[in-house]
This record gives sequence, structure tokens and C-alpha cells, in this order.
Amino acid sequence: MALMTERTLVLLICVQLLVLVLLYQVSYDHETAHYENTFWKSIAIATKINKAIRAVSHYKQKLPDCPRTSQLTGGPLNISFPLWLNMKQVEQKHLLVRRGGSYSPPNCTATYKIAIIIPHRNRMEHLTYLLYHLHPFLQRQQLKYRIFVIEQAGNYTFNRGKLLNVGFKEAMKHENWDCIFFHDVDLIPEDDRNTYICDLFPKHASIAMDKFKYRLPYKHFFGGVSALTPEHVEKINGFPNSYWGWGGEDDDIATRIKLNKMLVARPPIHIGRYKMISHKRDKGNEKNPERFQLLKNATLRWEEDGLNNLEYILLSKKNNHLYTNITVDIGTSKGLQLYR
Ligand code: UD2
Ligand code: MN
Repeated sequence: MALMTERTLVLLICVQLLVLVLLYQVSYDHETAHYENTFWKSIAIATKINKAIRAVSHYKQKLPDCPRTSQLTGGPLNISFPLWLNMKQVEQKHLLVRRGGSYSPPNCTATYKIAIIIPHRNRMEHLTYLLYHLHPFLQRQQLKYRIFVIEQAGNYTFNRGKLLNVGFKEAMKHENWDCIFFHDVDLIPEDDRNTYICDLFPKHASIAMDKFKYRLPYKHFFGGVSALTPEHVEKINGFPNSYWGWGGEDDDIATRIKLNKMLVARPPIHIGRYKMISHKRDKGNEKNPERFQLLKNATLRWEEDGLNNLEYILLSKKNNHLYTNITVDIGTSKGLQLYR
């Protein structure tokens, strides 16, 4: 932004100089050997314009840094699900959010810029509740952020891992994010102190969920909400593309992290709390019977199954008010070319 302003400034000053030179030429009165009034008037106008431009750029550069720990956050949150809530109502609550679901704090320069990736198909009601809670939650943390919803086209079996890869690739085309949150659509954070920033190691944020009685179901559990830097994602070759249907892809990710000699960071158990909107298993996301076999050879597969063999067809990218909606054809377990 600062660079843009500087370039614009230089350009404007050059244009003004050109105009002044031209005026100089035309305003010289050869008979009286005097410069006419227009010349001095134009100088006065140019000075005023310059002052205004400087004031604007000064104001922009002057925004102080946001504090590393936001003063706007509280502690535990009381999560409610208002009946009949619709997206229009949520939009009306968030006029400061720019199209595409991006936001920067209005009064300070954010320390962290994060992308949220939500794998999605046919869960509009959950998405409405998530956005209703997540936007104010992220704003209280004074983050610069953008929310990307990655929607799998067609009715073929769902593939969460592959959608997360697509989300990562597409999000990085927008900005060099510090941190990417991979976020199930049905999980609502219940504590303001659950900071949406990355750690030294890949972070598993949804450590305590109501569905598991606020305990970890097993030690290496990595499902729900996780946060990785772009470097972490690249290092583990992203996520597996080969898990079609429910289950296993989260454990595969945990294996990749371990194989790359990284640990898993977690918030304290009383902070990484989430409510999961209760739901039945979706049609098209049945339990994957191959998941155990896939997991067994995760060690052999991770280097060829991930970002480096990712193929998809981007069908549309829409800047909705509260999120960027990316619809993709990720094909089938047999390859691409199903929905064209
Ligand atoms: C668990 C994990 C999840 C993932 C999954 C196994 C939790 C809270 N989460 O979720 O991270 O590892 O097991 O694959 O334990 N989705 C759609 N439409 C569909 C199907 C899935 O949008 O038709 C998305 C949505 O973001 C959803 C996520 O995929 O939250 C995971 O699917 P789920 O919620 O049906 O599975 P769940 O709750 O057992
Ligand atoms: Mn769920």
C-alpha cells in the first residue's frame, strides 16, 4: 500500500510539473514581458493539491501498529445459534468487511495476516452460523484476514484433503499470508483467547470439542481446525489428495508433520474449545473403507501425494460479501474430467 502511494505521488508530481511547464509556455505575455495571472494561480492550486496528497499519504502511513496482543478480546464466549438466521442478516452486521470477506483493522496496522480456508459442500446453514461468529471473533483479535470457502462441485464423493490443497494454492495467489487456518464449517470457537495466529510448529487448534466432551479423542488427533504457515504446508507437500469420503485424511496430515520432524502446537485445553453444530453424515461423504490401507502407507506416499500432484479445474471465483467462494471440479478417484 505504501509503495502504491509513493508511486502514485511521484506520478502526480510529474504530471503537475508537466502542466506547469505548459502553462509557463502559454502564459508568457510577449508584449508586456510579464507572466499572466494564470501561471501563479496554477502554482497555488498545485501547492494545495500537493498538500492534500501528502496529508492523505501521511495519514495512511501514520496508522500505528496494532498491539501484539489485542486489548479487544475477552475470555470464554457464550455461543448461541439464533433461529432463522440468514446470510443477509449476517452481512448487514458487517459493513466493514470488504467484498470477498476480507478485513483490516480500521485504526491500526495488523501485525498478522491470515487466511481462513473452509472446505465446503451443501452446508449453507452451518456456513451462515460460522461467519456470524467468526467475523467478529477475528476482528476482536485485530487481524488482517480473508475467508475462502472452497466448494466441491458435483455429487462425487467429498474429499476434504484435496479441497484444503486447492484452498492453499488459491489463497496464496491473493496475498503472502503469514498463517493459514484450515477450518471445518461446523466448528465455532468458544474462547476469545484462542488466538488465530501460527506457531513455530503446525498448530492443532480444536483440541477440546463439545462432541468429544472437551477432551482430545486420541493423542495424534488433528481434525477440525488447524493452522500452518505457508512454509509448513510446503514442507509436508500439503495434504493428501487420495482420501475420498469420510476419515483418515486428518491422521495422514499428523503423520506428515511427524515425518518432517515437526511437533504439533496446541492451545491450552481450557482455551482451544469449540462447539460443533451437530449434524448427520452427509450424502456423498460416507466412511472411506480404504482409509486404513491409505494410512498404512502414508510414509511412502506423502512425497507424491499432495501439492505436487494436485490437479483441479477452477469453475468460478466469486467475491461474496462475507467470503470468497471458489468452486472447483476436483474430479474423482479415477482422475479429472467428470464435470466438464
Ligand atoms: C471430523 C473432523 C474433520 C475431518 C473428518 C473426517 C472433527 C470436528 N472434525 O469431522 O476435520 O477430519 O472428521 O473426514 O472431528 N464437508 C462439507 N460438506 C460435506 C461433507 C463435509 O462441507 O458434504 C466439510 C465441512 O467443512 C465439514 C468437514 O468437511 O465440517 C468435515 O466433515 P464432517 O463435519 O461431516 O465430519 P466430522 O464432523 O466427523
Ligand atoms: Mn463435523
